[in-house]
Amino acid sequence: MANAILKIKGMSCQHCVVSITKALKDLKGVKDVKVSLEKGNAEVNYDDKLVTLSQMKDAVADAGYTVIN
Ligand SMILES: [Cu+2]
Repeated sequence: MANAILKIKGMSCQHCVVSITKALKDLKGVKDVKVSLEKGNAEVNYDDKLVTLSQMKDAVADAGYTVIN
């Protein structure tokens, strides 16, 4: 298992938090997601054999936000 913190640009309300949480959790291999509106990031616990950081970035982008790290 691995942990990553994605810095996300464009979140403005709780709806954004829910959308990003769902987008990341829908990925196979993502175990846990904690999105913080205050910090503008998402803490992800994932299986690095099943999912990559770039897949997570794509999922966030598809939901309409940008990962900036
Ligand atoms: Cu929002």
